[in-house]
Amino acid sequence: MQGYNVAVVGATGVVGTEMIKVLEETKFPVAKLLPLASERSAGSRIEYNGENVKVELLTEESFKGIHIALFSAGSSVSEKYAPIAAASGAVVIDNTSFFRMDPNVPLVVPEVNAHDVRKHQGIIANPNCSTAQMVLPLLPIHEHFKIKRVVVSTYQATSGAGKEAMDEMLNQTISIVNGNGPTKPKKFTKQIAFNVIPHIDSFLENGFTKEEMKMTNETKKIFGDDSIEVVANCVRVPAFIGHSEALNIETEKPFDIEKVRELIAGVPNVRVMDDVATNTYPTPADCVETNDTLVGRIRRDFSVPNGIALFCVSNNLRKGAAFNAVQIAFELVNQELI
Ligand code: NAP
Ligand code: 3JN
Repeated sequence: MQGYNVAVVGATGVVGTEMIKVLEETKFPVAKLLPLASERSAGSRIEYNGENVKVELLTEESFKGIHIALFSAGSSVSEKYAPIAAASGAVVIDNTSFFRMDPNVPLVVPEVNAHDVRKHQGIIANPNCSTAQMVLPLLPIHEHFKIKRVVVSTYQATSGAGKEAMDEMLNQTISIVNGNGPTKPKKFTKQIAFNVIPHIDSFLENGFTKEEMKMTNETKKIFGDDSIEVVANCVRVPAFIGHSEALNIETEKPFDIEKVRELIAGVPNVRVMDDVATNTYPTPADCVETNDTLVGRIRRDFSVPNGIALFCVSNNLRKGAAFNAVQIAFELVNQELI
């Protein structure tokens, strides 16, 4: 086959825009690109491979002749249209949380569980951005030393909350800098400029947020191991792009910390930046232009018998969403599932 017809649902959003960029950069074999959005931006144009492509309105008829449909227009859109796309013969790669914990839907980070792609019944889920980057350094630690428990604190960029959230941070910052005080929060519950907010997604009865529980539940599903305990604290910070995470990992088996560093460096799409003598460690500013997840500050956590502490940073719109989705699309092709 020459290429695949690829629909991008939510093509005008922060994630959809990045998906189109990643399709282009990775030279995914696209025969036809179909950008889809709501009536708000249907008719507008996007750039793809030097071409000016019209954004079409998402309807139930949109998926005829489509081989792969990348969804990032929110849960309710996926709930309604992903089954329609799958019934039309497309394989859906969904970026929302709607299908992630459905036992009939594989939840895939290709470096960890590419083999699960072949179990799909028309829909494959992409994890939450905070989970996707975290499971990369965890992968060899779990394989070699069996993880008992992970305590993770996130520092999440505003792009994770969409285009309007990024604008809110920018306008609020400008307003404060100009001496006019903070603008009223809309997308966030509190002021985000020059502040941090310990609240991402809604609160649950157990006191955690949905974002925090996504990290716990999705990690177990991706590793296929319910014994890994994950407790998360998710915090929004005033960065535009790049989620950071401080991890404390407790393993069953003892390890050599230099071996841990070497194993993490061997994970595909991971780059270790770790030399405190030269102030080498990752920050969100380092991850904007890369699909790699950056890992530093790897050290022994002395508070438990077998403990590891580390800091990792990744572009939430890339490994956290668009790049992971396109990696899954490549798995469909490479495993001859499409
Ligand atoms: P965004 O910047 O606000 O963009 C939303 C996109 O969805 C726009 O293209 C919008 O089109 C489209 N859309 C909204 N309602 C629609 C409808 N009824 N029919 C068709 N298109 C519709 O948001 P975003 O940050 O890109 O996030 C979008 C979704 O991706 C989120 O809701 C979330 O489920 C998922 N997401 C996942 C991750 C992850 O961790 N994997 C991270 C961020 C987001 P218009 O231009 O026409 O409004
Ligand atoms: O806030 C972030 O940094 C990540 C946000 C992800 C997100 C935003 C709105 C809806 C999701 C997600 O992917 O879990 C969803 C959702 O689909 O539930």
